[in-house]
Amino acid sequence: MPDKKTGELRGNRNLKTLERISQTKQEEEIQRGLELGLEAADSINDRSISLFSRGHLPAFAGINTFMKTPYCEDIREVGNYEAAFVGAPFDGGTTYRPGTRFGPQGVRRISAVYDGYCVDGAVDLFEELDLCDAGDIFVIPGSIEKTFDQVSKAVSHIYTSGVFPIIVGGDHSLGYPNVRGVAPHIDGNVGIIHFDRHLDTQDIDMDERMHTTPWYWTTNDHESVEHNKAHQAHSHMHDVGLSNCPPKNLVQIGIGGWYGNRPGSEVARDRGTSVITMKDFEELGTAGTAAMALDLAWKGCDAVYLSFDIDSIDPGYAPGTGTPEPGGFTPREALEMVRIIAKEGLCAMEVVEVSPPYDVNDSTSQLACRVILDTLGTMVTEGKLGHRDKVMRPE
Ligand SMILES: [Mn+2]
Repeated sequence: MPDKKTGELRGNRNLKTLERISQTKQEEEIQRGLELGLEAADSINDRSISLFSRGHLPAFAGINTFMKTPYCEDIREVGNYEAAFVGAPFDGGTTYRPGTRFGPQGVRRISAVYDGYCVDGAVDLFEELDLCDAGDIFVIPGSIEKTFDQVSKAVSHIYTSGVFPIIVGGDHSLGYPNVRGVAPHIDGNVGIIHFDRHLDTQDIDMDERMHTTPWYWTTNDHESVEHNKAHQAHSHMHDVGLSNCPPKNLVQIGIGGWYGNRPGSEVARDRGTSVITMKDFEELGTAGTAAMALDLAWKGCDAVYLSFDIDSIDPGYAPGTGTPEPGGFTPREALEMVRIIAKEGLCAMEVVEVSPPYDVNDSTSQLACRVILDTLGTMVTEGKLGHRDKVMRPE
């Protein structure tokens, strides 16, 4: 929108904002590339190019971490960063198509195309955010329960190191151990904004906790749990419901379609999770839906967690996923809602259900990457993450 007083276009305003952000990281990367990658051949006129690729360029070259950020191999050092990408390559909770164990690598691969500089967001992630790739959590392929314990402990380590966790799955069973890694460290209630075509609130699926069950185990309703036979039959599933995750603050956006919602409906109804169907979305619009989600999720809460199932985006755009369901969001709708929600700040985020073996042209992985970048970029410009104040000179 043009500025009301000056008539200046937003894009032009953004270019001026970006001009005020330092550009030291790129120079540092070039110097590092020349030092580690040696000087280029004599015929190369641009002497900032090194012999061996050690930075962002070429985008198709190199050893990929997420966004080619530093690999935090010694995980005790993760506290040196402000945000950390961490893979949870587990698809043992899948009930239809598998393959999400390759999700983190798919997202890393396509992320190499991005350089962190965004004109419509007026943000330069490399300058304004210390981001690393924490690598993957050691999941246990045959055991969902042991994987849950590994994931909660790993996420907890990142979060308690003062770092914003960006958890990339893996299937949606991870929602439960992910939140369990964060919520116990938060003084106050935690709301969850959940993009999905599916409720994911049933207790067990085919006799186990699966990717259809994360929110049953995350949100609390101790009364109904006492009466639940399935729970009593599974003594290892002891810690039902995190004490500070009320079901009403679980906002489920994009629910609908014809697959898998029958068992979860009863739980969603009994506990009173906040369900926004695709039909509701059509009536509310993107801004209205995002505003309603923020209202419901933040009510009585001190933090909000973002859970983004990539199947909430229409499979025409995001075919590489475990349980595709036509009639989902367009990428533009989903990303706009994500940006509005991220403005208020988040305690952590997850992007799940990216299954590269079913993907076409890396489109699904790329959308997952965009959900992450748009979230981070918004939080940075809103001063909820990163260090804009240190790298931007005043007007
Ligand atoms: Mn889903």
